Amino acid sequence: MTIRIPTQAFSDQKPGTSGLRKKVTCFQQPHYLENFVQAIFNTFQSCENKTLVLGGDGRFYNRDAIQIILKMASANGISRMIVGLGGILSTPAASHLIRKYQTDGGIILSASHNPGGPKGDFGIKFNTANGGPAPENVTESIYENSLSLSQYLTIESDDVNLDQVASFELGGMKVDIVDSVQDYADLMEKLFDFPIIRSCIRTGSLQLGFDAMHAVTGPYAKEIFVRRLYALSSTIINAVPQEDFGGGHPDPNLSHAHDLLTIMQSSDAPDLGAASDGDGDRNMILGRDFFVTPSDSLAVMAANAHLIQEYKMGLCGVARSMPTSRAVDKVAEKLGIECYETPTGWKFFGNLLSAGKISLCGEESFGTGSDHVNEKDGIWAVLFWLNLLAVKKQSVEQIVTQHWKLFGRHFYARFDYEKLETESANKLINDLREKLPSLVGNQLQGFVVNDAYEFSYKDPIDGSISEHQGLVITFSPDARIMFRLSGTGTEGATLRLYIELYEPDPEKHQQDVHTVLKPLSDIGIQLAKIEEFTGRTEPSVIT
Ligand code: G16
Repeated sequence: MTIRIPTQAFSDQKPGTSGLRKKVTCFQQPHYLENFVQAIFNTFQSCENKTLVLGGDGRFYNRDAIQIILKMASANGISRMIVGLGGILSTPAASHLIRKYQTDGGIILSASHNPGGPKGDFGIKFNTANGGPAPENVTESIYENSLSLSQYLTIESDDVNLDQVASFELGGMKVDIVDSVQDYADLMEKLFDFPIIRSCIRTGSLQLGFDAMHAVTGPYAKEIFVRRLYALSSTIINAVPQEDFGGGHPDPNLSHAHDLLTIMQSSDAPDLGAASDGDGDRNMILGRDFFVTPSDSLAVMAANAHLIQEYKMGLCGVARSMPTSRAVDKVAEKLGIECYETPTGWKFFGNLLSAGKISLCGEESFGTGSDHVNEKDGIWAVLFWLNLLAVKKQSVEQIVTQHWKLFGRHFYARFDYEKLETESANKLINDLREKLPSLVGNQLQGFVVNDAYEFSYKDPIDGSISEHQGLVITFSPDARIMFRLSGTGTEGATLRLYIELYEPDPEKHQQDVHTVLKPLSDIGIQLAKIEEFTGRTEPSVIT
């Protein structure tokens, strides 16, 4: 029987770059999760005949949230829920299920790369029927609904068993508990040349080291790399998903993937090192003692896509987020295809992917993906690289350095200043925004300012406009610095300073990245008066 629970609206349920992310303790407040879920259901004209996918990255509170959402879905009249076994689905696997079963969307529980556990973070995002993250008009309407809620619906029922593949009814709603690993692995097997990768792994000419960071990809990695590609089980480290990610920070970058880094710097390092994040949509690619920036990874993939079965007919177009380096632009130019520049957030790629304008896209924030699902996809990226290595018979370092020779190198770094006081961070951005017009023509540390502007985006498909998407300063010789406030943090504000310098001369490609970028980071730090506004003399993390 449907129960109506009176509630009061919360004013802080505005989704950020990727859904609603807050501390677990915030979600545990009475009615907090329920209100947001009801706001999602309220945006449907009717829940009748609707099917949704549901699952999460397995972090603390995942199982509780799934029980709450299932009962609410039933009370709201949803007809069928497809739920990941154990309540677990990686974000790309959820996107695949939405598309495969042609559902009306999905609810994914994840705070991505943010730490988990009772004192960590939790998150919830809604993906639409195309499998991709809800676009801004949908998240805006969920937010507006959340502001005027006075009740939510649920049913009284025992918790359901999430740990067995089964189908049953919950208050008249059908629930299917599915094993998403097989579905996802089958999709990967269609996209990549498994026989050639398998044969290289068997002969020992291709070795992989994969760090699942105690997050969601462990079971997917075991099925794909070990069972289907015959890699040794020791290939996968931190393979068992844990509610608190083993106390770690499931962010695949040089600061947090320590275990993998140690392996890749050892004398018997494998050919390819890779890691993925909490919900399996991010990836980091390493060669032997060699880091591939996500921007370079995207560019190398675009330049070599024709060598991969699925993309051998060529790419229809590519896209990158504004702060991502322009390495892929050079490739697009050579291939004669369009390269779109979007704001940060995977949701901005959705329309381009669905309209067939692009088949490959990526971001500096360790995300790459294609039109195989409408999400970034960590394991897909690793398979892409494995397939490339198997075909090209070169090392990761050789592939990347040859790419630089052909296209030039985009030196790149990102400085993050985390947990800032929100008001000071906003003041910093406002102050810099006002200063932008006066910067053009100035000479700073040997660089002349060409242009200084605030980035905004007009979606080429639906014409919607997204403003205030970051401040950009471009220079001669060819370089850029960019500033944004992150939309995924849960404590205060995070300021991101992105730095990029293009170097066409191969003689200069081996220079140290931080030495090369130092004058530009100094310019950025001084122009934005980072120390003055925030009191910080050093970034919290450099990636
Ligand atoms: C999310 C988004 C990405 C974005 C990243 C960083 O990734 O899906 O599109 O690039 O956050 O965003 P921000 O700079 O606003 O923190 P994920 O993996 O956290 O879902």
